[in-house]
Amino acid sequence: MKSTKVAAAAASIAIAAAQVSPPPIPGSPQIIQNGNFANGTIGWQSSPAGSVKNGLYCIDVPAGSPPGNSSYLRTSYLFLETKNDVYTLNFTASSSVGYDILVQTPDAPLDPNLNMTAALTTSPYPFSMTFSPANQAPNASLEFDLGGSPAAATVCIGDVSMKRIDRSSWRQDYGPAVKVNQLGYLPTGPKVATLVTNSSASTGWTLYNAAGDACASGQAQYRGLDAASNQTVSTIDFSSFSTTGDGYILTAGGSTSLPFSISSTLYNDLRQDSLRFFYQQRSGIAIDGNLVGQQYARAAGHVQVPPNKGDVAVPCQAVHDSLIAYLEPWTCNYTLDVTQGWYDAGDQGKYVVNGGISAAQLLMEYERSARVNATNKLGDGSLRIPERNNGIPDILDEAQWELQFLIKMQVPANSAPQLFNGSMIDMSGMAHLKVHDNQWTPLPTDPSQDPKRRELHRPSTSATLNLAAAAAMGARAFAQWDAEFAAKALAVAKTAYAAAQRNPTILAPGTDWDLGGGAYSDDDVSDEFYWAAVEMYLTTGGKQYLDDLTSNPYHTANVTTLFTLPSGFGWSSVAALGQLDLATVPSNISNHSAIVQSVVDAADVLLAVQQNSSNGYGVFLTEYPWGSNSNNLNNIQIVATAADLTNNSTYRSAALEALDYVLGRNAISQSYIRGYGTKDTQNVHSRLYAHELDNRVPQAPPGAMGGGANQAASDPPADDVLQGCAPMTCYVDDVNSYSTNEVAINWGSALAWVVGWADGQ
Ligand SMILES: *[C@@H]1O[C@H](CO)[C@@H](O)[C@H](O)[C@H]1NC(C)=O
Ligand SMILES: *[C@@H]1O[C@H](CO)[C@@H](O)[C@H](O)[C@H]1NC(C)=O
Ligand SMILES: *[C@@H]1O[C@H](CO)[C@@H](O)[C@H](O)[C@H]1NC(C)=O
Ligand SMILES: *[C@@H]1O[C@H](CO)[C@@H](O)[C@H](O)[C@H]1NC(C)=O
Ligand SMILES: *[C@@H]1O[C@H](CO)[C@@H](O)[C@H](O)[C@H]1NC(C)=O
Ligand SMILES: *[C@@H]1O[C@H](CO)[C@@H](O)[C@H](O)[C@H]1NC(C)=O
Ligand SMILES: *[C@@H]1O[C@H](CO)[C@@H](O)[C@H](O)[C@H]1NC(C)=O
Ligand SMILES: *[C@@H]1O[C@H](CO)[C@@H](O)[C@H](O)[C@H]1NC(C)=O
Ligand SMILES: *[C@@H]1O[C@H](CO)[C@@H](O)[C@H](O)[C@H]1NC(C)=O
Ligand SMILES: *[C@@H]1O[C@H](CO)[C@@H](O)[C@H](O)[C@H]1NC(C)=O
Ligand SMILES: *[C@@H]1O[C@H](CO)[C@@H](O)[C@H](O)[C@H]1NC(C)=O
Ligand SMILES: *[C@@H]1O[C@H](CO)[C@@H](O)[C@H](O)[C@H]1NC(C)=O
Ligand SMILES: [Ca+2]
Ligand SMILES: [Ca+2]
Repeated sequence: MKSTKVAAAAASIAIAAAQVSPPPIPGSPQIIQNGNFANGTIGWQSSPAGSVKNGLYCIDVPAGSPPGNSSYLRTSYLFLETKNDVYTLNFTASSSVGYDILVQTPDAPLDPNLNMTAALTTSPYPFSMTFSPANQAPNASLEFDLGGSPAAATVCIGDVSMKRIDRSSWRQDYGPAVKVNQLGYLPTGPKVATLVTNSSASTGWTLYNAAGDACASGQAQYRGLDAASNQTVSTIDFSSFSTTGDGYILTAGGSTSLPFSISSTLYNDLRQDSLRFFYQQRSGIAIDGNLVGQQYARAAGHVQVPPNKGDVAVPCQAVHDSLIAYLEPWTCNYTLDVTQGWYDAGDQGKYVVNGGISAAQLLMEYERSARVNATNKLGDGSLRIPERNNGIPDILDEAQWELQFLIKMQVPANSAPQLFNGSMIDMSGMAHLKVHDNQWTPLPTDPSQDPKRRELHRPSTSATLNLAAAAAMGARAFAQWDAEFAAKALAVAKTAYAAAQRNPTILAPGTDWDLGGGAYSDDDVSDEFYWAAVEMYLTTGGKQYLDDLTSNPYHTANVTTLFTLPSGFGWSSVAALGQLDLATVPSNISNHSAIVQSVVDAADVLLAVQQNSSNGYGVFLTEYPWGSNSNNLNNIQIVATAADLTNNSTYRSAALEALDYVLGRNAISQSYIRGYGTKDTQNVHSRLYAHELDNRVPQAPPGAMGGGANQAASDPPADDVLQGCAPMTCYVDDVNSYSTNEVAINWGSALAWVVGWADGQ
């Protein structure tokens, strides 16, 4: 996803005589002041006025008061309610007449997550509610809405207590000092582990098989300080051992690793499961429990069946919101059917720039597999998806689900001009940047139950080029399988490309964030122009596109710029995708060997990162930004492509070794992929998989990957528990940690490409 999809700054409220409490500290004490009414009514207000009797605040609710806040009891001390944090509220209440009251934090927009019914009876009953706010509320209050009593009633409330979750006992679990890929190693691949040790003295290691027999041994190589983890480490290389089996363990320095396998089919299941993630992210189709397990069955999301308000006829953003997003009243006078696609991440928005790169990586995986083996393993019948018997390779079916959505995001031909920077502009053929709810929904939310207004956001040049690139790739891939779709995709790509050329500077602004979705802003679209020109050229061979790509500054940029090294390419820096395809997809481009060399040169930059003495984990990262696992994986794609292009085993080994990182060879022994490894991620941030908050929803399926360590992690759990963390250790496996543990389609596509590659090694 993106670091811009962060905490809300929501509405304030104005309540007479309100006072603001200091923000709570982690695991903090009481948020509600004078909740036992020991000090009378201080800190409370009510309508009608009440009085304290025996430690209870009692209110006479008149007969006929309508449901809601016609009568109420409310705190007058305001408090900070942090989005996605976890709170527990306790109180005791009774009523002389049995009826239901509503308990809320009544700040606009009304938070759906503390909006609970308390069924009152004549005997005092202790209520306890745990909730996680969907909205950030800097000045929140707590309110008991007492309207709706069937007759005059005396309601008494006491022992009101509300606390933020106490995370003070949380400690990072670093796992054993010997860190391995917990899935395992390929028999013919590199086998390297990391030992955390303070000793520079020679440390012996032993490999044991499942029967407990020592089968290999050697000396760990001292490396010193690993900068990203602040751990002193040695590495253990047992690459020369190649006997397959399960349940191996490594011991060294008094520590025993988690178990792992040595297997030539190591990545087989993960290849499938990494793609399965996409099916389960699909919008606009019921998820079939017979295919993926009944716990994952769900109704089609966003097919405009109430309470859904989209996505069959989605309007443009309302002016009161677009004024915030664009500082001018942009809107449009049409609606679009933007069904299908994949939900972006833990939310249920759909963003063209992120959807495009994700679909592209699946298409690249398809093209690669078709190249290396005509009988490709991603063919029809290979995936557990509804289209597994339609004669088309299943990975293409999956990519097509997204392509169809992307195509629907195109502004219709001959549409009325739209406002941009004070002028009315013909945006026909461009692509809307995104469609999402106008407000955040809570966790969990079943997509079919999302009641929010869905809105199209302003077209952008970035989205338009992204559509052009992805649709051109789709046209190429489908030519052999579905000529009609291929032709349609190509027509869309051409129209989009031309529209971007007409409107090259309609940038997606950073101000369009937090109105229920992320900004996906991008100030530099020359990389998008490069990628789109490349894909148009590779699909059509057109000279115009060749001229455009060769005159694009990225074509002659150094590899650091072209491949966004060492941080890795991503949804906003896509030149590398163009260059990788120019190097691998057959074409008549004249300087092909120089293009291949650029991929090799980029791989060499990454090899240097891996071999740097301050890198004890073999990972292609020097920094740990939001979604760092995808940065590593996208870098692996570059090195793996260099391996494909050169057959030089140095690149193959380097790419395979860097993959160990996401499966447990890291400072906290974390396998970030659910269902793979012993210490695997459990509680990804997702509205589909918020099991930790509500055990009626499932945990994420195998193959779902959390974003990973984030040296600038900030979210409620991270703020509490990751203060001062060393970059590689800044991770908390908590459903509310969106900055370290969200799932996202662009991260999943990076994993899918890399695992698809590794599976054939
Ligand atoms: C919260 O309320 C205080 C006091 O009324 C006010 O000064 C402050 O600006 C409010 N904060 C926000 C974010 O609305
Ligand atoms: C009651 O007020 C006293 C004095 O202001 C204060 O010390 C005490 O903490 C208050 N107790 C409660 C339960 O609010
Ligand atoms: C009661 O709720 C309504 C609608 O949400 C709101 O406009 C009004 O201000 C509330 N009244 C009080 C006294 O809070
Ligand atoms: C709050 O609960 C009431 C009663 O169940 C319901 O009518 C209302 O729509 C809810 N509001 C939100 C924002 O969930
Ligand atoms: C609520 O009550 C439960 C059960 O007595 C208790 O464990 C918990 O600490 C209470 N929470 C708060 C916020 O008072
Ligand atoms: C290294 O030394 C530090 C400080 O003495 C100690 O806290 C830590 O546990 C040691 N680590 C290992 C792996 O021995
Ligand atoms: C690194 O570890 C050392 C020794 O354990 C500690 O003193 C230092 O504060 C740590 N530095 C960082 C940046 O975590
Ligand atoms: C190609 O893939 C098929 C199906 O997985 C496999 O049977 C065959 O051995 C592969 N061929 C090569 C050359 O790798
Ligand atoms: C949209 O606006 C244009 C220009 O004002 C107008 O010609 C067209 O009829 C409008 N379309 C709809 C569906 O209202
Ligand atoms: C809007 O137009 C002005 C004047 O031409 C220009 O300086 C400015 O950069 C434009 N802003 C955007 C966001 O394009
Ligand atoms: C690559 O090009 C960029 C932009 O021109 C420049 O800032 C950078 O220093 C260059 N890097 C190398 C390694 O030449
Ligand atoms: C393979 O690549 C490595 C790293 O660039 C290089 O050192 C080595 O010479 C290459 N081997 C061959 C046979 O080209
Ligand atoms: Ca199929
Ligand atoms: Ca860009």
